[in-house]
Amino acid sequence: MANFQTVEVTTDLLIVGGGMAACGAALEASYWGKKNGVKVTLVDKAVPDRSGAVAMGLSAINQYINYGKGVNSLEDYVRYVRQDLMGVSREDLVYNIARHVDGTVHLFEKWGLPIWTDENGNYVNEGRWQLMINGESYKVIVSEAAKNAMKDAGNEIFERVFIIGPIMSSDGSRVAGAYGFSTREEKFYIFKAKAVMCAMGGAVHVFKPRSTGEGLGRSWYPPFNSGSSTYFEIMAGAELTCQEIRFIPVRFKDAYGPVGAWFLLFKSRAISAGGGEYMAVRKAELNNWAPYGLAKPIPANLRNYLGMLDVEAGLGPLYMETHEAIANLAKQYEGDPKAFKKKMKELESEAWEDFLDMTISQAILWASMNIAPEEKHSEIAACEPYFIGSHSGGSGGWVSGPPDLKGKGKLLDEYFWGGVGNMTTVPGLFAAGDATGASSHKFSSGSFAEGRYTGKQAVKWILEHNSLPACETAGLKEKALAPIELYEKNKGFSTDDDYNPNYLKPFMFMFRLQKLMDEYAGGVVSGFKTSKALCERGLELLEFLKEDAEKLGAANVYDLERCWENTHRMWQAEAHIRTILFREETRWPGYYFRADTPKMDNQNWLCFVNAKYDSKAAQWSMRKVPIGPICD
Ligand code: SFD
Ligand code: AMP
Repeated sequence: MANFQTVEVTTDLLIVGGGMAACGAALEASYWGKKNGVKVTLVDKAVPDRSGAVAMGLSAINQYINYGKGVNSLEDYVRYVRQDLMGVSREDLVYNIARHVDGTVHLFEKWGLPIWTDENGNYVNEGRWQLMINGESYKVIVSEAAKNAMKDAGNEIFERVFIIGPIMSSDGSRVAGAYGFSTREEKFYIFKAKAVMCAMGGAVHVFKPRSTGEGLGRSWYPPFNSGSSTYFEIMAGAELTCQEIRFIPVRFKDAYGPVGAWFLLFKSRAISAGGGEYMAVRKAELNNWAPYGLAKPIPANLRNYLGMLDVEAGLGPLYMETHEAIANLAKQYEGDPKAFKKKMKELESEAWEDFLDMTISQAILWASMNIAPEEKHSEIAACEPYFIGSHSGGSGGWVSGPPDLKGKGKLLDEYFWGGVGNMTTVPGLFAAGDATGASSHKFSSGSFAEGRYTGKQAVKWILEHNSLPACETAGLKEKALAPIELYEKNKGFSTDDDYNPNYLKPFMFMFRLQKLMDEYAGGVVSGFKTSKALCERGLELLEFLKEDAEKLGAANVYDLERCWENTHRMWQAEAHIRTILFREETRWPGYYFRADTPKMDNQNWLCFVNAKYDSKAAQWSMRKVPIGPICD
């Protein structure tokens, strides 16, 4: 530890994270900051060009309203999200993102992102809300714009600095910064700020992945995001919401290729080997989840659930009927061999590009398994659970609604505070993207748009609270580097560095967490089922794990990063179990099933569940918050 230099940085607005939301915030806050003398600093554990969920690229922009031309209204989108989340969404937040997102998509195009267009120059829609893109370089394009804006305003970006947690003001009344360390050099960082925006994405590897030894680390969600947003918010004392709404996507099996284009653009069917088209055969099951089960589009979790029922009944594997879909699309050209051949080539290349744009490994898997999508179907499967509130999950921070929407529809007054939007319940701590809950289906474009909005709101708040709060940073360096210190003291005690009675290496720790979550909190192994008794036992075991977190050992900065990632995952896990335990119903079968309360109970549980941690008292508190819609 003696070798670690301490670097102290003072700024006005600190943005933690370098993903879609953070890039949006950097762009907008740089603009407003430059006008108003507000300095902005961004810190990413990786490099924004290729960090976060969009690192590998994407093949679609999943949120585009197209309301300028009157195609859809903002209310249409609000209703869509309400329906997909089984009634649970903060409609002020969803509406706010929707009204800003189209402009953001137009900016992406201006910066050079190729969006598919048809012969009339109109965007090609995948589904009602999704646009097809050639998106391999999506993140590079977006981050370039953010970096240029930061540079133009004289702002600074710190790359490869891992943020551990918040620094609070001495009087505890607001956030005062963040602390972390370099993942390349022996440097410990203290960032002091007037306001902080938290945008460190969601979490993966909290649950045991389907691929373990043979393909460890393989998952749908990128391994770089490990629950840092949740940990940051928990430790700041901010209220969290929808922590039970994990996301389980159904994907092409083992390499996690996207299915959206197959279902929506190619109009493909999914079947099980033994049961036929599960969405048709099991339709009656949807009556049990009315009104959501009976309206369109059928919520993502219910689509998952019907497939899972077939798998449970031993009717698997599940297949995407790619060959059938391609044949259907090419059918109308059958009379003209030349046109037919051309159409087949076009469909074939679209099918491969869908993977090459965002999940290259799926294209490799297809090639290695001799799969030609026009010839035979491919296996699909439900993934393990992830935390990604910006997609079809809902977990994140509880933030203030946009002030101008107060009083609209039946929105509750309690959604609004602080005179600004997207601020957590901790003054000065803002959030966007996966770090904000109950505002699902914002995806890449909506996260960037929400980031822009939040960056602007944070600058406004700073101008109204323009002082650097006093704070206490003693002890933070020791805490951050404790795993290195422990390792240094005890290394050499055993013959194998990975096994030592005095410390625990981060991988071992992660395996323990994953086993616990898998077995008690409804992971793959337990068929996504849990119960009160299982959650309670899971929490007991989590307490032991928490004790052992003090014994994490790190041989170097790489290990140190793994140690903190896993500590972050552990707290995300606890927020999740506690919220599942509190909500005594099953609302999202297909994501998780509370076997002891197997039905949806709209009378008692059509509400948000919010969780908060008091770090001084080491106590969680949970509460229900009513849902107030913005429109019918
Ligand atoms: O369809 C720290 N998403 C898709 N969105 C679309 O619009 N189209 C698609 O095609 C999409 N698909 C998709 C999507 C996500 C994933 C995982 C896959 C496929 C495989 C959703 C979007 O990607 C998502 O909504 C946004 O990216 C969310 O934005 P944001 O900013 O909340 O998260 P981020 O972009 O992952 O960035 C997180 C950043 O935080 C950094 N970070 N920095 C410092 N310290 C720490 N401790 C940190 N921990 C994390 C990261 O480095 C990163 O910069 S589809 O197939 O589903
Ligand atoms: P995915 O590739 O599954 O992430 O899907 C991309 C987008 O399409 C998301 O907005 C999904 O909610 C939506 N989507 C995927 N499959 C379906 C489906 N079968 N019905 C309706 N929407 C879907």
